[in-house]
Amino acid sequence: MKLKIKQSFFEYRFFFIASAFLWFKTYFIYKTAFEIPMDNVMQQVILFINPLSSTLLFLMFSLYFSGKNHRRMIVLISAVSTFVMYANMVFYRFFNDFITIPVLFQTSNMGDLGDSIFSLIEPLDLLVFADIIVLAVWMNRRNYAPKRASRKQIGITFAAAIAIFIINVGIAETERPQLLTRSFDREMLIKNIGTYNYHIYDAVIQSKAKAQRAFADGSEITDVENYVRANYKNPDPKMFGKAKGKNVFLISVESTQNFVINETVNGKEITPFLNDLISDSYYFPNFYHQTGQGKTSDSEFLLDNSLYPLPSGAVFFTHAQNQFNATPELIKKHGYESAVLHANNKSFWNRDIMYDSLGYDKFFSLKDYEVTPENSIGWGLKDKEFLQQSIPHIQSMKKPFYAKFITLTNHFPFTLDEEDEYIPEWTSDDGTVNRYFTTVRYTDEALKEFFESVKQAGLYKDSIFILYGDHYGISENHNPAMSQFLGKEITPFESVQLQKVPLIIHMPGQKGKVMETVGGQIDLKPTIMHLLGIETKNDIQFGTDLFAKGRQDFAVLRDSSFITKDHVFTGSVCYDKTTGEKTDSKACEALGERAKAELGFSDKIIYGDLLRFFDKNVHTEKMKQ
Ligand code: GP9
Ligand code: MN
Repeated sequence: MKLKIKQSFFEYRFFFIASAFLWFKTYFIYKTAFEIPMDNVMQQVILFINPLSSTLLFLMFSLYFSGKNHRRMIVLISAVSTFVMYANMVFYRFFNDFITIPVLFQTSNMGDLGDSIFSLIEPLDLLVFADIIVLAVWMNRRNYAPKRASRKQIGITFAAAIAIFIINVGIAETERPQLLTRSFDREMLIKNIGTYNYHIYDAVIQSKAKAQRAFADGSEITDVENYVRANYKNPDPKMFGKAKGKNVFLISVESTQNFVINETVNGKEITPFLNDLISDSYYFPNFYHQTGQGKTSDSEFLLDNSLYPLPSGAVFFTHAQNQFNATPELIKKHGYESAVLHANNKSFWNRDIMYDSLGYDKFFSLKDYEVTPENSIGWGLKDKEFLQQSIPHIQSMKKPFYAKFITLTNHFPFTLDEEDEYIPEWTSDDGTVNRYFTTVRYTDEALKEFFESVKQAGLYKDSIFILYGDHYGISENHNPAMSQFLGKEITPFESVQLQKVPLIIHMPGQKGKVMETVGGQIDLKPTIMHLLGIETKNDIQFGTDLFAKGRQDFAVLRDSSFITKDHVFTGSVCYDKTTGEKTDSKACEALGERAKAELGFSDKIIYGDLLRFFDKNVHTEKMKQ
């Protein structure tokens, strides 16, 4: 037995040598050609082992061949894999990102790359192919002619590759839960599952989207149009155009839930600045986030498109190639320049690619900020720094602008430097919840300073400010501490109520008021457009203007729960809002149908890329009838 194993190793020695070459080389390229940040030793380990499973799997195909063909396959597979790595290296030099299939086929990108490809290639790059030359020469000896491997040998190799892959993904999942279902970031995928596996993963996602798109046809958009048309509500004439021509500041307040507003912890206000701001703004205390697995990116999707994000995965990743009619694109025709400002890696949530599809003119990302260990915490640049450093960026923009600022400090695990703690942590048994209040308080302070700087920069008067929470910060895992804080049991009904996030619309020079209407992030697009005096009645959208007189109190969450004026429906149970008690399910029936229809239509649009069939002019004609 032992001898047999030894013999197999010897017989297929070039298979093992080539595997080792490819494995170590890939790791070497990770370390030298890409800038992949490493937070801990575990991540180093993952990075080191991640090329191994695919290397074994690919080279396994050579075992099906004997003699000369076996040798050729080894060289060929090594060469193709190396070429994939090399293509990523060159691509990275130009785009500072890894290749993703749609980008590769985007002609504009290839054009950019084509022009400069020679300046991106360096003589030393040849070293990447050195092992292949060595393999080709060394192996090319007639007396090295192994037999075709036995089924058992191939089976063992296959099992080993899969086992290593499972171990790899297993450790990666502990580092990054839901890595594969939520996608997150190309860099993170490469770091965790390796370049080769990442390309396979990317190919699967893209082909799935392509297939669904191919089966869709133009007639499907008609039902959606009819639905949207029937639910359209005219804007309040008093509010329509109220902010015409103003700059738009959209501020995504990370993980901020509505329950912290006007609330204290240990007698200290959690959001003193926001509480003040609310007193001369429109404030919506019954406003819900509607995000799914795509978290911040889902909130952005809702905001810019008035479509729902997907039931699983992040639409920013899976359907960035779709046709959209997003706000940045629409307001361009009204003279607006649009930008996103966010001090994180530009490929996080596939933002760099999605923002192009949404029609954003500019994206100020990590590379546009000065980020040092001193001015960073947790996920990156501290909010105060981020917002201050954003001022020159917006000053550089054409007016009027539509600019989305994405804050980050109040992100799980809610860590802060001591100097940034304006209120002490809370004192329950749950560290996450305790820290949450303190980081929310910090972001509140950062926003206060930002408003001061905006005023100093002379940008305040001609702007409107829309601040919204992107999604929850405290998950249901923390119900005991939340229940202690709120002084009540967290029932499924209360859990839905906790999905409220603040929405504050501040228009300098106007008083504003508290708006009790029930709504969600899907309503932001028509609300903003109408304030700017831009019609939306011909757009495909599922939201309704939050100021519209005839609007229905209604918000559908991504898990199909929904909230109306008097009821909350969740987990197949209808609750009375005033008592929080279960009530006759009939009361929720009518709007239940609507909630289902709406999510269904929105998903259909995304899966089928249906907006490519949408002709606004035909829709306009129908609206007139
Ligand atoms: C990352 C930021 C936070 O860029 O958007 O991500 P999240 O986990 O909140 O979606
Ligand atoms: Mn977020």
